[in-house]
Amino acid sequence: AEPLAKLHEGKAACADCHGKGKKVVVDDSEKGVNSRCVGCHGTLAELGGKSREEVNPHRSHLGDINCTTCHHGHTASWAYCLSCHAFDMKIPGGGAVATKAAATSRQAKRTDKADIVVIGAGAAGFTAAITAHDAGAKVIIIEKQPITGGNSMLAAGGMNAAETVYQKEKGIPDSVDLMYKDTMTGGGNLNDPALAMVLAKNSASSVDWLTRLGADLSDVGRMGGASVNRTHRPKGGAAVGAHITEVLRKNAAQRNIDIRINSKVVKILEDKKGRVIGVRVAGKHSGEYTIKAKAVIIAAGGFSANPERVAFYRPEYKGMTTSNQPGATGDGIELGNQAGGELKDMKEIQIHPTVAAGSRTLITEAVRGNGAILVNHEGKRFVNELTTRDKCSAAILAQKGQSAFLVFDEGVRKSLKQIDGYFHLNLVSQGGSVRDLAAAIKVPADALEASIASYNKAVDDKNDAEFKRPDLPRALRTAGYYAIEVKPGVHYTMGGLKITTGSEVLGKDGKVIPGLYAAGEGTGGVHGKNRLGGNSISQTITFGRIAGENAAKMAMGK
Ligand code: MEZ
Repeated sequence: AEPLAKLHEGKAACADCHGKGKKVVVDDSEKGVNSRCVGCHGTLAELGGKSREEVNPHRSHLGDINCTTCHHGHTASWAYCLSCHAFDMKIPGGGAVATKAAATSRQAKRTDKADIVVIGAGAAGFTAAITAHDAGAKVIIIEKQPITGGNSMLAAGGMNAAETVYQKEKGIPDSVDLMYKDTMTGGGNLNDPALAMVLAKNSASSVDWLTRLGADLSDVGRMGGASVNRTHRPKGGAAVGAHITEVLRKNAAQRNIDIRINSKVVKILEDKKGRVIGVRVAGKHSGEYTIKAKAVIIAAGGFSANPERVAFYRPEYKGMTTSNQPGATGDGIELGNQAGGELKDMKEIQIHPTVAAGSRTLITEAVRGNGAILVNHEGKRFVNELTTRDKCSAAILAQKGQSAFLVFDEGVRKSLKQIDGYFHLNLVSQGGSVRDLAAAIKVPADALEASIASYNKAVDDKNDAEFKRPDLPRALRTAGYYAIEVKPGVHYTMGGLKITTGSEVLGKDGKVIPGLYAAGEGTGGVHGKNRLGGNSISQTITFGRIAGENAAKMAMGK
């Protein structure tokens, strides 16, 4: 492929993309080049509006990202969507795989200064940065990927919280104690009880915090292992991750928080006494440089997208698909460990029961929460669809083909906006009747009809005698009928850096490492052996707030 620079020959000069001046040809965030792309070709939104393609790369759940995420000047271009999807996408100057420009090996003399460096621009990182900024600290966020949002951007089902205004409005009887109890039970009581309590206790105020920033979390649904409806998401049941990422990005931009994408922290720096004093960063274009800081917050996520590391801890998961974005490789955990941080529960890796077969697309648990059932290749139900993920995944893996069909009707479809996306991605088989659906997915029609009839009776009786499903929100009686073939996939890593309830990283000697904080999936202990659906976004916001607040106090000498 001819890279874009070549395709621009005769139409544009180097300075048209790079600008004039000797100093910086391209900054790591590639803002200058991008503003020039937009100047000639239009904004992402304008391009998205023009295209009629069914899968429109300029209008995606990734939101407003740089043109250079996909369009590369001097190496073959490559659509970032292909990190997770298998679309037949053509891109000018495109290659078959992502090619990376050789990272400059320049050792810049530059030393920047901040009060706090946050590693990772997912929900935990943004939350910590915004909280610390609002407490008066100068914050820099470092993100190795070409876009912000991390894995949080892909979060689907929602955010768990107890005793919220939205639950109260809907008359849902929940309590902090019940959320704590569900979290501990779901985690096989391997959780650190103090951390699980912090999660439950602060969950409602975290919903309030996000709401104040502009988020809509007014719809409340059910996830596996929860005793009541406590999973908060935008009205109509849209995906939570893309929504809150947009809100957090906007709030960070309003505050002028310095966010450096295409930049990787390669080392956390400590003084002779073991106090954290900054980081060493490798910028895609600027090379290696130092940021001096009084505190560092690790918020760089888990390692579900690192197959070698997953297989190291759990050989039985070798070769399994993942629902995670490509940056979820566990680098933050590694950096913290190299700085002396203790690790906890590393082999506790969550398999999500419903990833669309042959893909990396997560089918949110909210589909089951809103009424879908699981049937096997014989057309029969085999599990309580709202049990915890570990149990549900194990039940699917015990079926023929190690897969199952998630079956729902038009009523469920209408109840949850996210389902439209699965149709858009051509993941859904359909039929005008249950028998038509059975033919489409090649399961015995009599068996599927009997399974749905028996489930509907359980809904009418408010009692699922056979599988003890605790919540039966609606019967499946409204044509059309739909099915998605699903298989379990690596979804979440419960282990990570050991922290205190104040989000301080603990060293191997059991003492706090001064100046080092961590929040989000890269920490261990909150979820024990198995995380409940909806507890991840809750954790990122609550512990992100705590890390930001405490790091700011320490950096500002309060
Ligand atoms: O918290 C999660 O992982 C979650 C809610 C996933 C999902 O099924 O939507």
